[in-house]
Amino acid sequence: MERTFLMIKPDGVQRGLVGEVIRRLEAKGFMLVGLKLMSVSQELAEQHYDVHKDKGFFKGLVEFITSSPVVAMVWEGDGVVASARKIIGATNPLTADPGTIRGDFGLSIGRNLIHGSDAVETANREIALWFSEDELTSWKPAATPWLYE
Ligand code: IDP
Ligand code: MG
Repeated sequence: MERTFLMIKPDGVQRGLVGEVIRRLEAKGFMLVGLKLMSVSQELAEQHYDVHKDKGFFKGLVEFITSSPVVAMVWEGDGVVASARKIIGATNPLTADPGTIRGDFGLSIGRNLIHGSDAVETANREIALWFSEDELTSWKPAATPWLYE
């Protein structure tokens, strides 16, 4: 089954939106298989955003992600990578559609509340970066037959 890595950024945690974010993914029917509140080290932040290391916003982004705790999560389900990106919404909250997390709760690109892996390969890399194997739990929700034909 497909898995994705989601991270509620410091602004989402500070603004008390952890429950709201989890509620939306749970209500959709996705399955939570890993969850932790944590402070992010400089090294982990730089590795996570490695693809953006040459961008002008990189330094500020790393400073922001390490400034206050985040909630790191792994979610599982058919098509969860692309679907979670839709639930999260466009990178810029001002242009993100209403009904998405960023569209409903955000105002600026540097405070867009949540990260979601952009492809299956990226998800696998990010899950391995943020979680050890024993922090992930495989389980079968009782609702599975009511979610999948
Ligand atoms: P994504 O989070 O929607 O995948 P990316 O382009 O991968 O967007 O950028 C990673 C993160 O870097 C964004 O979520 C945002 O927090 C930050 N970011 C991207 N572009 C800018 C920018 O132009 N200014 C400030 N921060 C940016
Ligand atoms: Mg990205």
